[in-house]
Amino acid sequence: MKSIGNAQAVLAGDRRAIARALTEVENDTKFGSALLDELFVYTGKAHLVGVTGSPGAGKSSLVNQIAKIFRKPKVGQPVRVGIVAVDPSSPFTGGAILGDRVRMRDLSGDSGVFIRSMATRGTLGGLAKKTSAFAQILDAAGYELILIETVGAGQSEVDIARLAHTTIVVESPGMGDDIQAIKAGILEIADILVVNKADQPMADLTLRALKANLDLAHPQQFSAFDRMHLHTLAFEPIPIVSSDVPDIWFPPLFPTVSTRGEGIELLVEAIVAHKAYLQDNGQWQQREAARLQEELNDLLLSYFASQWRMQVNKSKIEEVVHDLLARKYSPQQSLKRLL
Ligand SMILES: Nc1nc2c(ncn2[C@@H]2O[C@H](COP(=O)(O)OP(=O)(O)O)[C@@H](O)[C@H]2O)c(=O)[nH]1
Ligand SMILES: [Mg+2]
Repeated sequence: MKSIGNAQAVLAGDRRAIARALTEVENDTKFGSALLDELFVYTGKAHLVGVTGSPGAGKSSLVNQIAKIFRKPKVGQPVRVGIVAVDPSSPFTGGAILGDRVRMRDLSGDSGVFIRSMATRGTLGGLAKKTSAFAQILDAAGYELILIETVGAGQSEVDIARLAHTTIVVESPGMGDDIQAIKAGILEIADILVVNKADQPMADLTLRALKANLDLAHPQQFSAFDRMHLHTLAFEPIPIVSSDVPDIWFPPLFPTVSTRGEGIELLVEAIVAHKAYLQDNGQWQQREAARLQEELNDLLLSYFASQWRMQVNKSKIEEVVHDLLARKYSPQQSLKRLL
């Protein structure tokens, strides 16, 4: 196969080969999908961390700081970091991407870091699929931690959360009453919560509002978490890790100032702790299994749907739909008529 040489180069960590592989996948080429098939056996090692939140919340700055700490850990070996910035809202303008480059400038020149923006517009489902494919390539190429930055926009953040092992939700102050609306959904997907821009005056309010929401979402859990850590809402480190891995994960809440690198070390501890938690509880494997089965399931469904569509008579569909709309037949009955 034509792609074999390229797969070897990706596995060897050749940056140009990786960049090319990502482009092929982004463009949905046959070459790209052959490459994914070949690389699949080498995937499943990386820790996938989603970083999601509103535009301007400070996700890119935060990702940059997180990566810096993983590259220069106080203890242990540097971790190789892949960064995927997904921004469905800004396709070909280049604005956001350029901005991210500037913010992530500290990391450029570090061969242990690979940064890639995905500027493809497309259906959200397609975006999640490509993000997953990007992560697989970086995983196969030996990046141990993959940070996936996404703009929180409803379904996409849920999709990414399903992809990631660990989801960090980033808020920033000044959202006022909106916080109420901090869509229970977001709290549900958050393994770790961050209030970035803790240097801004309204940060306390935001932290408090989020904490209240967390109390509602995780009543007993949070009171236990409370006992452990959260006494103050001012910008002060909130230690999270106890030496042994807990049975239940209490989504911790961290204030950060990503422009100054404050609060990031604790956040990084939480990321590491969450990975250990998932692995020690078998959840890492469970999530992986659920995701892969779902992917196979999706493929099966769309395969059979397209097979069926090739066989069925178009006018038959129209007739059945017509009768359905006229309420002559129920949806269930309509299905029987179609089959
Ligand atoms: N004051 C303050 N500004 C920040 C902080 N983090 C990010 N910013 C600024 O907020 C803007 C948006 O940051 P960016 O990381 O691009 O946010 P993203 O859109 O969520 O990726 C930039 O101008 C950053 O310099 C912070 O902790 N404090
Ligand atoms: Mg960004």
